Amino acid sequence: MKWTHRRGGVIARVRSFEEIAAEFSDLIELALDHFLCFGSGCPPKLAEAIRYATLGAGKRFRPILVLSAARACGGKIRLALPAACAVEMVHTYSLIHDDLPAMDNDDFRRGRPTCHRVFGEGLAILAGDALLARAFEVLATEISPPELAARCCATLARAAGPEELVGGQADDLTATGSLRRQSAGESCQWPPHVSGQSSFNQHQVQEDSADGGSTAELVRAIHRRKTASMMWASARLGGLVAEASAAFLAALETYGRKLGLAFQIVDDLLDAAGDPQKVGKKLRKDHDQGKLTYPAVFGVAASRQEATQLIEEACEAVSILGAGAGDLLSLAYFVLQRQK
Ligand code: GRG
Repeated sequence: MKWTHRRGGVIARVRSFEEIAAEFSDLIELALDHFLCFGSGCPPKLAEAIRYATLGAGKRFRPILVLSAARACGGKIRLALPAACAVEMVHTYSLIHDDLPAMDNDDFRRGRPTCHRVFGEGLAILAGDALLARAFEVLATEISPPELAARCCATLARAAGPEELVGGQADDLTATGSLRRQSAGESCQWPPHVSGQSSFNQHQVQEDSADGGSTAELVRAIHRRKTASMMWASARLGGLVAEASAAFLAALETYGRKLGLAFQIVDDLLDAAGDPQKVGKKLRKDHDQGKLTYPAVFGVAASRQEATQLIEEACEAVSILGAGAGDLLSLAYFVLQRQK
């Protein structure tokens, strides 16, 4: 299905997410399958766990984003595939670990039992570890020249590291623990490195929480890193492999950060009111556990409004890429409309 996007009085025809996915999905699946073939050193059960968690399911939103960003900058899809697969591997590792009993303790993911439910906790942890390592091996060995490979590794490492993905997850764990203690009547404070920050006020929505807004700050801080990290990394990696200019890379990173935050807000909205069959996992869990979600802190209407504003800002950020950015606009609007 085609639809139109109006900007500056010009109506551009852009492809739907389904059309873009139809072009890229098989390529991504084949490449992932190839990069996840292991030598005799890899125990068969470990290989099975890695491949079970990664292949044959998932929307592949991040690798599609890498390929779309590369094309928008004039790059070749074939040369962007290793980076696309690397991001999907890091994303899958984060899902496997997030589902573990020590984290979110989920039984279903991508419409099937979670990796630890099928293979046990130990092997699931190792499958995640292996995917993380394989992602960097793929970037280092499949991208050339070596200097470009190093820049790609640095981008993905930064996004996956303690100030972004892992840091966001750690703050989420701390916040969930704090909320549990609070509801048990104990008083507690948010981590100072989060509650002391003021730069999160760029999107003004209601900040009427009893603690004067620090809960609002915290929920934004967590969301900005936990999910957005892999999004800005995807957009930037696409630009890097296309050898885009510094201005294009900065635009892609801004686009990815805004789109990533919107993606997480919509994820929270789906958790609160989505269809579990379509989403492929148990819903209302965050809600029932009293977790810090966007709708819980800001309300449904303000959350949707903020997501919409972020998507508009994301599209604006990549307007410097010109007509080539059509697929990036489609991906952004898909985030708002997605049901899974
Ligand atoms: C364990 C280091 C570590 C990090 C975990 C990814 C993550 C951080 C937590 C996952 C919790 C979660 C469900 C967040 C919502 C946003 C999100 C990442 C959803 C899953 O991404 P999709 O919808 O999933 O793209 P598919 O299966 O389509 O790839």
